[in-house]
Amino acid sequence: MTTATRMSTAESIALVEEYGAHNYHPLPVVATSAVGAWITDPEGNRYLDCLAAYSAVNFGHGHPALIRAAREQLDRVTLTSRAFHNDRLGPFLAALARLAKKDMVLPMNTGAEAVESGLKIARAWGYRVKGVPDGRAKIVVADGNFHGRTTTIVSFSSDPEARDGFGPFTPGFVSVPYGDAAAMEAALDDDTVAVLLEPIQGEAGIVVPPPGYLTEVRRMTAERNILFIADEIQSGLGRTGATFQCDHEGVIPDLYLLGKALGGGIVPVSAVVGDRDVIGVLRPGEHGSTFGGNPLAAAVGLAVVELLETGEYQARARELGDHLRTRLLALVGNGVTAVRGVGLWAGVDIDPSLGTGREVCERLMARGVLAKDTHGSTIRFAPPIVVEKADLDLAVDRLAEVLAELRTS
Ligand code: IF1
Repeated sequence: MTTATRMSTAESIALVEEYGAHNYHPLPVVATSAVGAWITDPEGNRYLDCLAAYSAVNFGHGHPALIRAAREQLDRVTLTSRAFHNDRLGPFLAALARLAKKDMVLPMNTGAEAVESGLKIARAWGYRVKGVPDGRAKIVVADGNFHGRTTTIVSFSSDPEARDGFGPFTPGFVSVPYGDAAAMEAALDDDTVAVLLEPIQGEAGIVVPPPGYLTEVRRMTAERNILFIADEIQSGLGRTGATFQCDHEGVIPDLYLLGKALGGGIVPVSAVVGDRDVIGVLRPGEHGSTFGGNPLAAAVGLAVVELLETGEYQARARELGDHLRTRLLALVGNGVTAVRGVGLWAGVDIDPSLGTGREVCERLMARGVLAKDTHGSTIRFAPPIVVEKADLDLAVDRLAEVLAELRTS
């Protein structure tokens, strides 16, 4: 068999099962091509993508402007390392800084790397600028967080699945209940260099904190000369109807951590974005990456920023999100116990007596809708923002059918 030969769904899955590490339990669907919000499998079946690769595909599969930027760059130069300059990096960094109204950008690749980089910057800033005694820097995080998979990041996870078996863990982190400003304030002390939060907790089930929480965290950190680091890797870049979820409360963190959609669904691109007085603490040789800031990533990242500068996607996420929420709320009491979310990002709690979130997702898949469960009975809907309104109706109609089917089975 040559690589050009297309395999069936069953053959593809069997190969992955045999040779791939078993660190995932995907739905049994295989993508061979995708356009906009629709994925096609080897047999020619089409599925509505309601996950958008965890919001890495916010602008849709195969967005023409992003594909064009990538293609043009493939023909020029793709990788130089940061030992040399490339002519795409500067324009990307300048555009991203302008979008975030900040003055410096550290480019990396994956989300976890952006988080790790933010933690290193915060510790270095704590010692060099704030004057915390060496080795004592403390970073406050929230229970239920998800910031990635590295050993340091899982050190402050409260999810046994993410953590157990991977110690010893990195010290220097304290976790407090999410959404509780008083608990956060009580945890801050003279050694605290940063607070790290997701403005909405994705993995925890699209948990939106109470109104005013981010504002309070901003106030208490500013008062005590503590950095506020917002992990906007999933919530940022259009998904919630704003460029950043923090925008909804008019909150400006010291550092934005960005990833996922920054790579346009084409290449991994992440970044730490902040001001010179913080990111400027890094000196040559202290931090880096072979691939971070590579010309292909920078070309795609620049094209992503240009899409966001129009405000068109943020507005569309708001409008479509209102429609999706209205339709989903109508299912409450009919197999749905709660609906949460902001913009085009919804967490739907399924009545556990009907079945697990996984079972609902399997039945949705059989009806041509791809969604992902989290924490037992929550299903998330986060389709590409280019999705059509009629497609959202289709997704909700299929969910209603699945719930009706489960009620009678
Ligand atoms: C997996 C979840 C989503 C993130 C936030 C950093 C990262 C992520 C807020 C790390 C990554 C992922 C990774 C993916 C599943 C996924 C996820 F369900 F686990 F929580 F999206 F909802 N900060 N999120 O959400 O970014 O290093 O992966 O680029 O299977 O781990 P990364």
